[in-house]
Amino acid sequence: MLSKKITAALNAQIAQEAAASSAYLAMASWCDREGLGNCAQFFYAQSDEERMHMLKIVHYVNEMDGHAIVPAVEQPETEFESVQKVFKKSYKQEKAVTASINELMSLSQEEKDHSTMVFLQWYVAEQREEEAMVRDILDKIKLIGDGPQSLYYIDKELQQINENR
Ligand code: OFO
Repeated sequence: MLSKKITAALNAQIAQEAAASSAYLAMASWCDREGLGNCAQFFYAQSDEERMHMLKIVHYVNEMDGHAIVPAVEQPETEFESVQKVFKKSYKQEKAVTASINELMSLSQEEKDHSTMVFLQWYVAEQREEEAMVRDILDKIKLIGDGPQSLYYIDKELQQINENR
């Protein structure tokens, strides 16, 4: 059984993962329109991953005799200044999710909810990986710079990242 506090916090995390999925879908769609096919593919995949993160919590809450609440999702940002800004936003989003997972972990510790602590360990590792991956992309984008062919090279870089995922 989950406590009321933990159930509410997990439901809030469900909403955050749903919002992240929607935000990534909007980034994918923007990249698609801009002709950045590999960047689009990257964000479509990120969007699917966030939905998977959300579903994992839905199943966990219900398995623990709670009630997972399907959240309303706000319209995400759909226009961006540049692909560089899109990746910066993505990094910011990942950091916010990490902070929220850490909060949830602290709460489960306070509540002595060992089951939720074990469940959340997967998310702690996942966030570390996701942050590292986006940070790596941002480093490469920085190296590429913003010369005339930079968009071509950024998208090419993403092709390689997509292939190695
Ligand atoms: Fe759900 O992990 Fe990224 O945000």
